[in-house]
Amino acid sequence: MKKLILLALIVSFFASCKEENKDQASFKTEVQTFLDEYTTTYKQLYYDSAEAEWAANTRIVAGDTTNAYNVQKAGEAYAKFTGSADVIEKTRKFLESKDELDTVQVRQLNVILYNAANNPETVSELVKERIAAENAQNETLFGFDFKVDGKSVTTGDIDAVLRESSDEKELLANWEASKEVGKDLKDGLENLRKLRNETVGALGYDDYFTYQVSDYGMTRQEMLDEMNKMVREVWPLFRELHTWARYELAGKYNAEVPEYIPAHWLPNRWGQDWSALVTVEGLDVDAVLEDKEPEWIVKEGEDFFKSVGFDALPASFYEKSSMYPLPADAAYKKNNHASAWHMDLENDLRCLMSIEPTADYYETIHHELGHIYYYQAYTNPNVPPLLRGGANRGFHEAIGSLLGFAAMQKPFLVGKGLIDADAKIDQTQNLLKEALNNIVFLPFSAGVMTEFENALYAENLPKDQFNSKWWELAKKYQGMVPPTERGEEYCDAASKTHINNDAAQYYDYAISYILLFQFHDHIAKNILNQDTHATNYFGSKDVGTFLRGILETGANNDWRVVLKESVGSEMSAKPMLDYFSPLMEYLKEQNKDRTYTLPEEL
Ligand code: X8Z
Ligand code: ZN
Repeated sequence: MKKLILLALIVSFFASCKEENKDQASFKTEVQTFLDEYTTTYKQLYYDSAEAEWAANTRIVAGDTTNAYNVQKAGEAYAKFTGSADVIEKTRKFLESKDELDTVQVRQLNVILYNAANNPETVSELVKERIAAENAQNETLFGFDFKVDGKSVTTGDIDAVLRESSDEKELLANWEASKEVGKDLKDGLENLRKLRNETVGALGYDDYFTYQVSDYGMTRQEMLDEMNKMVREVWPLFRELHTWARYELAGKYNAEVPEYIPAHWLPNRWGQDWSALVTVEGLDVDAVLEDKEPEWIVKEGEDFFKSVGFDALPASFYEKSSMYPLPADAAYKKNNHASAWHMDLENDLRCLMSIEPTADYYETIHHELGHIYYYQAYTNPNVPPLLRGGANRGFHEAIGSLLGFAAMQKPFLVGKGLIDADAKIDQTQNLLKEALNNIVFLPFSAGVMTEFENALYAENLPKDQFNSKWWELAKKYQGMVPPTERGEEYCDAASKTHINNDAAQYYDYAISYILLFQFHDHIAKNILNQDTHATNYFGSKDVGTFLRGILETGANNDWRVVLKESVGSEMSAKPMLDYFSPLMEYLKEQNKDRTYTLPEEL
């Protein structure tokens, strides 16, 4: 009798297990059907919207409302679908039982919710307003007629003056001209802050900054702490660079040594890259590129990626991209800040650039091709379209910058026949030049930009403090001050593209610079067995295999695991600091009788 009861129990146990398995299997199928259907519609609307945005960024005609109309229509359709109450409700419901689903399904559901939060149907009027306001802001920024002494100039012209001129009057005129656009953007920025905060607020995010940071699986405070840590880690070296630069620049302009650097003395509109202050004899990439055609530089970039084992770019890339500056007499303008586009989440890949044959652009081309090759690598059957993104956004920014950085090292340039193998290079000057780019960038990205946007979105910075806050941060983090009083009629922050159209994401770049050195350190030491300061990645299939391993999984992973498995450590500034450590001693020696004006610790 007992045996019988036991048997009955066992049978019913298995039956219920089977029942459960069947339930779970049909639940998974139900979710998969939902994901497949969502994906089909999503891809079409994404593509339509990308096409409208592409047109609006490559052909800005004053007074023509065609782009605005098309962007609005496509943007609204995309928003209506991704933010629909039905999609949100189903996704949330599915996620309640996420333990029964595959990890890849859960990841996709999370992406759907993340996308929805930017466009909730419950606030569709706000979303529509935001789409219109974003497009208008972009048109104002990139349709702007920059003028120096009454003559129209491009931002490329301004950048060349800031990099090359040593005529203070000319520098000041160009720097001031570059900031004029901010006045026209200030109201728009205030309005966008409101619209961005309110739209993501509808799905429970505290503010737009918090929303953007959540993409990393981090809280706002965690990101702020991470950024603060990065700045503090590079601070001792930055402080030496700042001191060196103050004395160097005072010498150049025959002026008293200033406590803080006047912004127009620096070779970049925002003081984010000071590398043009140093020319390294024998390694002058600007001189090498001077008489090259822009097309040639793009091909060089592609050639580098191909050499490590990536495919050639599709013909459509060259046909559809917009890579060169417009002719001076063009009747329209374009967005002249470099970007890379994955138009259809498949093989329609495009770059938007205004390439000039300079070292800056040489690096930028590699940067953009890094995005393009990332797109190409994760466009494969193992990565569902919804997960076709970087392991995190910082990874996406890091890959091309890594190759751009590597493509500036002497053995690479010698290998390509671009510089003379016998040229005697002053290694210290070269390291100084690299630090003036890579180290100097961190107080700007992790400090000024991140804190400004945090104040803007999360702390509701009053509009009449936009400019004072910007300069307060520039002084604190970059040791830089405006050349003259900049009142609240200006909005100098808004002269930076990302403040307008890549909102609350600039810490991506700080992260990317940190990752870049982690990847580079690993590649040099463990793959190439070369000195980190003198590598040549060209032609190394092992480098390609390493990179592909990261790229081809897209966002179908956990970025912390990807990092740990690829370089063997967590996110860390150590490789960057190791790389520049030989410079510290040199700078301390140079600065030994000089006065420091930045605090020893932040
Ligand atoms: O904006 C960019 C890229 C966009 S794909 C060109 N970068 C940052 C900037 O220009 O401010 C690259 C590094 C920093
Ligand atoms: Zn980028």
